[in-house]
Amino acid sequence: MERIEEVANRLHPRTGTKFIQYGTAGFRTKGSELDHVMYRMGILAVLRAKLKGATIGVMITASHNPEEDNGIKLVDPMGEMLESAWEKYATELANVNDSELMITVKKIASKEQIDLNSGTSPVIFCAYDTRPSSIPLSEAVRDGIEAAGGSLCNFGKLTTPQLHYMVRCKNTDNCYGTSTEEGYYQKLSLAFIKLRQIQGQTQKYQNTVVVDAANGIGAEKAKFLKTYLKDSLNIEIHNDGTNGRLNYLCGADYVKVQQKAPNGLTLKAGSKYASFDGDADRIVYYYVDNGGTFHLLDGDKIASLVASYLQTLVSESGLTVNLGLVQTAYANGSSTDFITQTLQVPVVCVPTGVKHLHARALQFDIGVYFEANGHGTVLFSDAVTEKIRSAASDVNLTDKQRKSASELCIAINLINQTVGDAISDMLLVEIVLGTQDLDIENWDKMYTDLPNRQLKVKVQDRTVIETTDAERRAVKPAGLQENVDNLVSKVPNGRSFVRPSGTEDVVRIYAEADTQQNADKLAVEVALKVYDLAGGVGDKPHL
Ligand code: G16
Repeated sequence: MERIEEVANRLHPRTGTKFIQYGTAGFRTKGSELDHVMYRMGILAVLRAKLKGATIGVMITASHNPEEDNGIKLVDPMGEMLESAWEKYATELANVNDSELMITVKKIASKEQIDLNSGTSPVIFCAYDTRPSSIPLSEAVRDGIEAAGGSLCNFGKLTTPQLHYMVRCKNTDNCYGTSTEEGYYQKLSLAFIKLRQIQGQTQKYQNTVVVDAANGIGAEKAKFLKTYLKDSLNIEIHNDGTNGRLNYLCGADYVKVQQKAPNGLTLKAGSKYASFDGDADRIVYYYVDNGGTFHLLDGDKIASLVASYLQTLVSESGLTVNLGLVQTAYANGSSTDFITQTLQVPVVCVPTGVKHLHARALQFDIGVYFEANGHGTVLFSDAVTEKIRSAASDVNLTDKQRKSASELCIAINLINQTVGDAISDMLLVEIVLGTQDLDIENWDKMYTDLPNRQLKVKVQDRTVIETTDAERRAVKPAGLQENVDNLVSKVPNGRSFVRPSGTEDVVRIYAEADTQQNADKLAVEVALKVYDLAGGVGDKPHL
């Protein structure tokens, strides 16, 4: 610990004065501005590990952001995002002067009653994505960990959800799975192949999926996965990074926001496509119909499909289970109606950010959560997992009940419960489609999305926008919400909201309406209000 300031001064000084905040998914900014932040997060990870008496994870990625950006987030012992209460420590530690580093570390330790001289040397799991800045930044993390008396276990390149998974495996003494990359593929592929074997013959379902890997880490990892899946799933990988830039005109975020195919893929009717994002924690599906029209199946459609599958299995197994679904304000209105009215599954809405969805999903026995952008998973409480396991071998139940319970047991192993995982989610979707014998067009027919549009507006200071009601209403700047309400009231089925992004320096605008024309018009009008009332800079918003 005595070396903290000396190493900071010598190797990782804070050279600028720019304030940086631990946002929706950790710190995100230009990779060139992050060296001192990485060093300090190495230190914070050791403090957190000492407090928890557990392995903590550090993931270096800026996920869907452009290649020149990078970022870092800490992963808590069960593989979940860093506890919110610690985000303020992260922000404080990232922004103090080098000469205040030690005093800040001591302040955090004293508040949290961490014994800095305990003599223990916690292990910190670290991994990074394919960005060129990731390796040097990981060296800064290593220096921070070592200066604080911890030791680094460096996994090198992993997808974000793989790192989350490793942390959970380690802290459950490998009960959750083996904390190696091979262990990850083995667990998922074993569950996948078993579920495939119990499916009947399919007519419509095709076991081929064409994947746009955003020129990111998901390409390499999906290739490894293929060798474990054998012929149970045929994955064709494109945008694998050999010939294009990370997230550039491709990937899940591009496809979702632009509502069009990524570069690098020519869509053919009758085929099924999916896009990962840069660190493979999000996935969306899509296809073109015979008339050449593009159709997107986003996180809402995935959530609906998965919820219907789980609900069927739960009801067939005769178990009483509190199944619920968590969405954000971005969820398409039609999806919420379908899930609550047709599936009869309760839906709650929380602010953007996986940490919020995850926390709320934990309150259900089985909590399905998905952001519309394709980031989501399913959580099973310990009690319900046990209940399902016992039902699978309960001789007092019927064969059908036991069979459904054992299918649920296997499905639990297919799901990465730590965080949204494009690879695990893809496998789950493929299983549900196979089980229900659906092609992508039939899946799409579950409900019809309301036309929608997302825009970004650059403002001088995005913190001038403050929201409430799970980000559905703006309370600041004065007058903005009244203007949004007024514009929305003129459009059939209109809905719109604005919120500051936690990962990019922009304000995001969402609008939906009865027609695409009206959704586009509403989005532009709301964006113009944001531009005028919240200090817009640069070009005025347009489509
Ligand atoms: C991250 C978060 C997501 C969030 C997204 C956009 O995704 O993990 O929960 O929806 O950023 O957040 P914002 O609108 O605040 O910029 P990723 O895939 O970039 O890690």
